[in-house]
Amino acid sequence: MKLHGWNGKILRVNLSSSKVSVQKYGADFALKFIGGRGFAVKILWDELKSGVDALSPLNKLVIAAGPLTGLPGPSTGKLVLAAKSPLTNGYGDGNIGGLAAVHLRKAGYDALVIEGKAEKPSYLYVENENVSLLSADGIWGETTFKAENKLREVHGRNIGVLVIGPAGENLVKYATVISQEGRAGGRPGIGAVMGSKNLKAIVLKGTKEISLADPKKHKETVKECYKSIQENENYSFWVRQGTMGVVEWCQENSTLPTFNFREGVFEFSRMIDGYTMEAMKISRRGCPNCNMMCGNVVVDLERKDSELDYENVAMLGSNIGLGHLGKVSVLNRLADEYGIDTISLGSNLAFAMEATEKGLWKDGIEWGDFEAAKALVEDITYRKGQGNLLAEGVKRASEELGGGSEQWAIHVKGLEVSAYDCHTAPGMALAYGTSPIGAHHKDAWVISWEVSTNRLGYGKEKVDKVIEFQRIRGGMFETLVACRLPWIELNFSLEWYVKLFKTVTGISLTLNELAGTVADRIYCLMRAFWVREYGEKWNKEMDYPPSRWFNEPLTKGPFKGGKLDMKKYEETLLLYYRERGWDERGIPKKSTFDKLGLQKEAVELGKHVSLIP
Ligand code: PTT
Ligand code: SF4
Repeated sequence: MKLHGWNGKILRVNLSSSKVSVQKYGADFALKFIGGRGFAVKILWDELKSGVDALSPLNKLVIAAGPLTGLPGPSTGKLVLAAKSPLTNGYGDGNIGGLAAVHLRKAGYDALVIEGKAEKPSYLYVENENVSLLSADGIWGETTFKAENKLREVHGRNIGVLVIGPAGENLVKYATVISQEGRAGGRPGIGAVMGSKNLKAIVLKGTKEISLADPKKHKETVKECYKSIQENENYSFWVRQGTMGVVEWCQENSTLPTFNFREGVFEFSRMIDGYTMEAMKISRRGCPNCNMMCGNVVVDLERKDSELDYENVAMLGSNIGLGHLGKVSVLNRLADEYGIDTISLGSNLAFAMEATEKGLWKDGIEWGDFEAAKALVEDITYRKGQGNLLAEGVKRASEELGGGSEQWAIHVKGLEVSAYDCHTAPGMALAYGTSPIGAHHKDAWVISWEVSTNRLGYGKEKVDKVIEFQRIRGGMFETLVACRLPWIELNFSLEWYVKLFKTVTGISLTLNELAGTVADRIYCLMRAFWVREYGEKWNKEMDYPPSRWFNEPLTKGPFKGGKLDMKKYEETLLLYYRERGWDERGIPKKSTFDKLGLQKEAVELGKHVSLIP
């Protein structure tokens, strides 16, 4: 069967041997895993041995697109970046937007799998069939901005670039991949995986056409899609603030992470919110094909450009007690230049500040101390002094530091929690607990629904919403691969994706299939990956949110006194497992693997842990 939408090709590069090959795949694989995260988890599951060191040449980096990627259509300029995570030792991925998505697909591939380690610092150049590994002399050691600009001087403006900064080179465990000076992806240390392979950058250039099942209908549908987004009543406000509107919303609803997730409100929230940002804004940036362009470009305190999103500002602002957006923007820009994840960075800075307060930190750093924070960002990036400890992430730092610090090391499975305080949001806490990469909001951002409903409740209602969102966001959007913001922010109907899928591939899949069976299959496999890594050590406590939310009630704001209830959380978690067909340890049952067409995978996992029928 001829594929439309999918190119049907995966480019494989072994950096140790310089071997390049093209793997073809057919409709079975395409329909079973769709693309993006689906392809990535299947490849990593099949090809990585359990226990492999995430920073060794044996780890593999998968860069995967989906059938909608790179084509005209709202927010299709996205890519999944995946590998075994050096931060969590589990499955890790991130989603990055940019021209790289378009060029990968136009070069004729749907995914790129990179293994081994280059002998010397190098970058990979892919132009259609021409693939070469080139010397990174002159860009190794440079910031992401400088390196990308130099690559554009050499290869022209119209290319896609995925690049790491000094943090990735120095194997900071939460180093990320950067593109276009402000797109960032791969929170669980995908930048460090590139660094461990001596791979500074990937440059992509494609000039081919992607075959479409019904080009005419596709063009018409795309036109209607853009129109529908633009006609939404919130479009003009979105254009003004993008995700920055969330600062004000979180403050109102007591979910703004403040002082290392101790509180949900910040005295100086007004100084870092979307309105303050508007006064500093000079332009917008975004991914190709997008008419929402969410990146707010502001001028920071040092008169340089910085691209702001909600998570960056909350984690480098209120969470470290810094109520000055010009200064927050400097920290944010440094994170982009060095190629380091802002969420984990904010959490690690806050961890050091709290450790100082508790007398556990040698080189003290006070809450909100901008100059000291700047210096510490550099120390983390270059692994100097105590920055070396923080470069490992808060989980390992707390294990080393002791003194009860594991109580306020804010992470799940080693991945630092993104910017929503959950003292009074049990559903969002469950979303963090069960996210397939550690504490990330990307799979189930249920917080907005939760605060408008039975907010403090536990049980089935919360479980159902978390699973519904995981299926749509973590399943459908991460496999198609498309940006979820039109849907979640501007009410863009999910049915459009079904229509786009049909015009592109010629295949009719319902929403229930795209965000149901396929999504569940991928979830089962991501969970299996984690369990295989941890073996018999795996237990349901891996899915617990940070202790602080259970043990230290909020002392301020409308929910003063609020905290999570451990017994109710556990009951809700068990219910979640039941609905997913997992056992009481959180491991998928054999019957669940069977139902999802993963029989071979069940046999493999059965070699590592006992499976319940
Ligand atoms: C994402 C996480 C987020 S989620 C943000 S802000 W957000 C942070 N951004 C960072 C940054 O910037 N610089 C930096 N050095 N580190 C950063 N870490 C943080 O990374 C991003 C948008 C946003 S802005 C969001 S919500 C949506 N995320 C999507 C997703 O995950 N999947 C999907 N299909 N669509 C999405 N659309 C939106 O994309 P990670 P981007 Mg990002 C400066 O990568 O690892 O998934 O973590 O991709 O192109 O920058 O777009 O309020
Ligand atoms: Fe990219 Fe933002 Fe557009 Fe999504 S809304 S495609 S993240 S610019």
